[in-house]
Amino acid sequence: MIALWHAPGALTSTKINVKTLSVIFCLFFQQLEIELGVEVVMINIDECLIEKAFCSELSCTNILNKSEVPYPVYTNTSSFVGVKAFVDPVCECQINPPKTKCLNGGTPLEDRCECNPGFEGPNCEILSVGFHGDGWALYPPIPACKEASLSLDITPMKDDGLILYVGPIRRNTVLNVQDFMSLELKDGYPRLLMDYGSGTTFLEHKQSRLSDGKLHHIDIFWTNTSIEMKVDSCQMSSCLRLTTPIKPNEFLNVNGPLQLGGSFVDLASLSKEMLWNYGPIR
Ligand SMILES: [Ca+2]
Repeated sequence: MIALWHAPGALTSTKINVKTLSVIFCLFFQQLEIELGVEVVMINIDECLIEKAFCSELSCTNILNKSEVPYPVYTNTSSFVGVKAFVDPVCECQINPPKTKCLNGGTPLEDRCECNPGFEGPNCEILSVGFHGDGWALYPPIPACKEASLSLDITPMKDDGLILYVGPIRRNTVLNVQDFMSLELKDGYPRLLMDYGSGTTFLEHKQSRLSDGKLHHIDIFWTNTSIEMKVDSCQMSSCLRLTTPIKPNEFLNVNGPLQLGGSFVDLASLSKEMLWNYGPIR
């Protein structure tokens, strides 16, 4: 298993961040397996990936525990000293990072960040990004929460395309976890695919075409018993689509990054390998 974590201060001289390095690992893991003579079971250690392995009925989040005792490795000719760190599961749903963590050169104040121009998020994130069919943005994986939601605003210029995908980047025959979520546009209408591990279910919203050049708001809510998609914050039942996940699995456990606007994974090939009832579109 390979895990990359950001060590504050350690990478100040490089422009490559941890997420970028993780993607490079994902893209070249097969080459790495051959070069190193090992099998890579997992990129990003995820103790929450196997449903209910640690948290029977509750949410599960990975945290990094660092020891103050260094980790020495002795060989015949050299010695190496590193940081002793373990990834542990916590039965809680932790989504938001601490508010004082300011990104992109922002300055932490008492309870907020003072951000540089162009970074409008509460933690100085970029809140809007455009895609032209050949790019994607990466965000951290989604924790396995008992109740979770995701909201976004989109202005689609085409009728068909992938809005977001979070799930496996390849078939893992050892762990065999097939959970994924994808939101896409099909003929101008939003379609949500969700697989908790025992079958893919989907929601289609055909109330209004979203590829009209206007800004549209999408809310997705999911729990262990229901999956819901709402468009443009409409309170009428016609704007709401609801379904239940396919049992017996109850949680969305995903290890890969959330990919927005496209995917670095060949989803067409992956769909053929996975046991998905419906595959995400490219
Ligand atoms: Ca699951």
